[in-house]
Amino acid sequence: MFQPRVPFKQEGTPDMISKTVMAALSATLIASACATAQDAPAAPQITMGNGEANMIQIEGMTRAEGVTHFSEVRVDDGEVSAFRGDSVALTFPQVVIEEPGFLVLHPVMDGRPNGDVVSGFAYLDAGTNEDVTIRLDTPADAGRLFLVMLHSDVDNDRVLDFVFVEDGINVEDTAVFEGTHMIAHIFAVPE
Ligand SMILES: [Cu+2]
Repeated sequence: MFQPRVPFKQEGTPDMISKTVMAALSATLIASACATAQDAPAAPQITMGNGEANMIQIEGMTRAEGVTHFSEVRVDDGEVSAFRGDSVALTFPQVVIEEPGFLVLHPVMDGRPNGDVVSGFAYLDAGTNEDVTIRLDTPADAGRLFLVMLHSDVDNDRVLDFVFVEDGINVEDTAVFEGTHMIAHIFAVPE
């Protein structure tokens, strides 16, 4: 639900990257994001960043390495499988969300954020959440770019329903917007 078409260069400090990227994205994110097209104006200019009642603090985020143990039970055939692998945990110092929802990470692939792929997520209670950690089982070396954004827990089941709805753009647990401002940032993984 998030497919900007513009490639961007990786250069400068992480802070510079996110500003450059955000400027590039805001110019091209026209009805292509997780937006609700029906209540947007004819040519919505979608921007990214923090809002008044919803925000993700990027500054001061930390990265920690670990090992994940994971087991999966498939209900259909009762099969159990286990997984052990390197993992990375990214912790955001503060995340504020008006309604319960999720902090969701999308990868940047070939220079573009890919909103169809979820790299990791964490549940958020309504209000201020301190030290929100997202665990990733994909490589997340320092300097790697991700898109972090807020999604609403629309049906209040504490399950991230990342299931595409009929328009093929939005998912059930929709992206959080304030007007045409999407609560999202592109950031580089810290050391
Ligand atoms: Cu998203």
